Amino acid sequence: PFLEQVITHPTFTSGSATTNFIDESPELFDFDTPRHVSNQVLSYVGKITVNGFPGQEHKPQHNYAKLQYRAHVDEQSASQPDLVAMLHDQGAGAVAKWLRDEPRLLMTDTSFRDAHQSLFATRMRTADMLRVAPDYGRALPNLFSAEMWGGATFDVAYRFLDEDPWARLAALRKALPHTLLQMLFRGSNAVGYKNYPDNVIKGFIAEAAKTGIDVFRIFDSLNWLPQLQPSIEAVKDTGKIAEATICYTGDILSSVHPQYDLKYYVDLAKELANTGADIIAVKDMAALLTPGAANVLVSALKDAVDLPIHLHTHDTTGNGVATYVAAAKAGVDVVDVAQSAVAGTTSQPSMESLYYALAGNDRQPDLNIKDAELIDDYFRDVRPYYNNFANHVSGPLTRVYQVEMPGGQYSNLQQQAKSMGIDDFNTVMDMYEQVNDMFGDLIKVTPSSKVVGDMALFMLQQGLTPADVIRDGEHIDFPESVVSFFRGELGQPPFGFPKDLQRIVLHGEQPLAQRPGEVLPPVDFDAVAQQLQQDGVAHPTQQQILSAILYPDVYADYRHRQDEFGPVTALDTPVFFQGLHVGQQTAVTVAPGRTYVVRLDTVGDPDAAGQRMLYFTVNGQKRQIMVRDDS
Ligand code: 3PY
Ligand code: ZN
Repeated sequence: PFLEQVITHPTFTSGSATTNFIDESPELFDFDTPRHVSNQVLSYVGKITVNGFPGQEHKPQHNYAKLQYRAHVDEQSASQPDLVAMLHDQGAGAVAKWLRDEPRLLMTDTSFRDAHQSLFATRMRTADMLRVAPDYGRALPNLFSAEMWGGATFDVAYRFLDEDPWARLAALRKALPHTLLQMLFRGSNAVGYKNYPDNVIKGFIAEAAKTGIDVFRIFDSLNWLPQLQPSIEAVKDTGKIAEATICYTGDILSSVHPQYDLKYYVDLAKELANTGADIIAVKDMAALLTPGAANVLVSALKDAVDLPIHLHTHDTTGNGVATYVAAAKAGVDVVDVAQSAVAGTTSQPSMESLYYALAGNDRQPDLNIKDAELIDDYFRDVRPYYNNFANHVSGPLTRVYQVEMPGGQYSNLQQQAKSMGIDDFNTVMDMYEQVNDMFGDLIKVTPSSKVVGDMALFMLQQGLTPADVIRDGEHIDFPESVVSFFRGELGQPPFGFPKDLQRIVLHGEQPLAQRPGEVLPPVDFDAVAQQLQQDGVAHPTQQQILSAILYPDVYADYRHRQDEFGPVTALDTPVFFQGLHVGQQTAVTVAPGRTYVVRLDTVGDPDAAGQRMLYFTVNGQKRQIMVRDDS
């Protein structure tokens, strides 16, 4: 930042700086001045303009039509009680009871979380959520909840969006005071890809509850109860709603995956009900639950447990709405949908389609369809901003019924495979299926799905067949995630590890038999706080400490970029992802009453060192900034 202050200082840029320039310019050391903040913003815009968004092909800026959206939904009375108030005043049990007694079907809208995680790599920015949030709350007063946090949103916010996920939660909490806010929590893996110590799980849940989460959907990627229990207890301690989750795999109507039969799911639901959970969720992440299976499963679960049943599916295989209609007829209490513009394929089924699918049925959700469509229009307007991150799935993928790849993984693995030079994704899907067989037919969802995906890519890259792995495995260095899985560091699969393969992968090392959290020492939060202080965070908050524990490197990188680029969350999404073209202007409001109107005037040619001078006008004043051209 100091160098930036120097090279953009008027004395310096006008060429009149003398050897005393630094001594005579104390403002160079003030990093919170409007000049410094606007320098940060210009540096970011300059970097993206010249080099493109990291990880993306650098294309000419696309011209988006000006966003027409204006808030226009009036306050309307909900036909249901205010569930946020009910949770606060009467507790989680009261909300669960209300839900179970409510005759109509309720909906959770995932547009702010799973929808964009599954369609465009979790890239939706907070600014695009906040613009619509007040209208959203008014237009959809009869939702069960809005899923808007957790899963991959936590690390992606830091890694790729230069955003603080905690700030997103706090802002949406404020904007949606009457909507239950829901998050996806990976049990002992929290919002990460590995097991964290119990005190981290507890601390994270407490902070998330305090910042605004009402409903915690807690799952374990192996459906292993001991990995769910500490999280369920931690949520109960906060008084918020614990939704204990069954991940669905296989097909209860066929004998192809005999272990995962109806009895398996019903027994698991009973065990989950005994943990004190308030709601049972069925999470069909790969869209394997056919309408017929939904009817059988939901009927059996409703008979077996006294808790509301919340069903989550994706539309990857094309039958999502039919599955929900079948589930609704069998008595499911809540289903997950998304606004139509961000629904379908690897995302959730459409809210508006489901509404019409249940026309004439007494379980039809209570929805003001016109208002819902206004909100949907908003998502239709902003979705194109994210096209560069889209997975390009254009219709149902029925092959997934066999391959069982979760919606969120499909696009990720495609990218990973491409970067390794594997363009034919069918070969990846074949191998994924074979690895699943080798590993004993697993439940595949973050992070167990990553283990299967990593192994599939590894085998393709090394030209290995399953038989080669068994024969030569003693001499193979397996991917880290695979070794960790066979060590038992993600817990125990429901039907155990394939023992021979486990021995081969571990090269003789003894695996864990107990819950990983039992052997992980607690994290010393004070020590992490001290380390943060040494790294320049003056008064570390609990949120900062938790982020540093969960993602030490990702969080440190984020802080460094914050120092360099400042309040980039205030940029419009097209400018954030693609910078400006010459002559283009954008308004950046970095604080109430503090707006910079930035216009890019000229981009200079690169000098001998590959640096370009960019000439801007900021609030009527000429400014320039030097940017390295990395091309
Ligand atoms: C996640 O864990 O992020 C998921 O969405 C799993 O389906
Ligand atoms: Zn999902």
